[in-house]
Amino acid sequence: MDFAEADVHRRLDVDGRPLEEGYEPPLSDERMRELYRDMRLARHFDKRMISLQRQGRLGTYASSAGQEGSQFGSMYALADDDWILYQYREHGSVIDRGGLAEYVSYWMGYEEGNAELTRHHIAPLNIGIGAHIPHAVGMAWASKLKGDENAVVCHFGDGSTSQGDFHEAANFAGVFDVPVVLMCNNNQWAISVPAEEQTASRTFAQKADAYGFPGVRVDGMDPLATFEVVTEAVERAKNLEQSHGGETDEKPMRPTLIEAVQYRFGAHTTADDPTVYRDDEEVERWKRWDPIPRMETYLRERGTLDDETIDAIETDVTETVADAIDRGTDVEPDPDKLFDDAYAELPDRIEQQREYLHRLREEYGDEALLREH
Ligand SMILES: Cc1ncc(C[n+]2csc(CCOP(=O)(O)OP(=O)(O)O)c2C)c(N)n1
Ligand SMILES: [Mg+2]
Repeated sequence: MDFAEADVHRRLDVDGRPLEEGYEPPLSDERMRELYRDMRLARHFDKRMISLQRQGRLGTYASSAGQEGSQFGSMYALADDDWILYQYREHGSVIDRGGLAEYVSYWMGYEEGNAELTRHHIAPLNIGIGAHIPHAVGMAWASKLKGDENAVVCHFGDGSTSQGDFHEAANFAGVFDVPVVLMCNNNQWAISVPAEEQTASRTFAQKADAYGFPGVRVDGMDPLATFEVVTEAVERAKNLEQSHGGETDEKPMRPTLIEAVQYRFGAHTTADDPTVYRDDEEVERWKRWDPIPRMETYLRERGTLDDETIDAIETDVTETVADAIDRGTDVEPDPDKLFDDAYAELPDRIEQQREYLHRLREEYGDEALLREH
């Protein structure tokens, strides 16, 4: 696909210049500087997390580089009490709400790290592909029944649309007309399966037609364009008066499916080697659309960013992430927690494993156990 020719909502061209003369951005200069800073923070966070994994200090990690535009562009359109459900790659959508240190400890396996995120209306990370989409629709339905003013935004990947969960959730969302924004981050790959082998549809957005609500396609590496479409979707979710039907249905509808077209620059996770299934040339081609330099050019040419501010942002981002990692890694997860939460009463087999772990811990001590076993 030639991304320049793609049929997507887009505001900035590949170099970060507005496509329309006289384009007025939807955010103030100050908010756009923050957006730029947040994208840089997420990119730096990504680098540090991969490095922690390489040092053996963190388990598997899923890189978000290249996908910051969609993550922050969408978050900036939400109220603090709108709920977010995410897959495992949308770190920007989590760290936008603060709690960076807790998020680090969560990725270190310290379950309590998640409690802070829930307080910020972020549901726990979902690893079972597509499984959180029905939850998001259910939460949105509850919100509607209770008469709350919240929207629920659910991030998932292109690969997730092949799961039955996606279709059941989308159908339910349309039939019960719930305030949900289904945010499909089409990053071109589901591990090693390319998007064109994922679906025979021309776009992922057009799947909304089947469920009777609007489907929108946006350049997810253009945070301003993403902000605009998510703002409209959230308004539609919250205000039935302003809502309108998809092409096939004139009935007012509150859900929206957004396909945010983008690219995953890195490996699927730290356990993956993308060189076995995609060419460097493809990666380089997509890197030209990197949301960070595009936004930087736009802001510089507007007079909103200069070298001095960028240097200050660089220092701020480095220090903020370093501090969060220091605090987030200074936790001692209790191995016993592994046995909590899946069962109310442990089956015998699992109970025996728990007792075995206890014996090992007593015999060797936790440190030696981790080092040598
Ligand atoms: C139900 C289920 N099936 C398979 C997997 C293995 N798996 C992990 S990530 C992934 C690909 C998901 O691709 P996509 O939804 O496009 O998200 P991306 O990783 O590209 O962000 C798969 C198949 C899983 N986690 N859950
Ligand atoms: Mg994908």
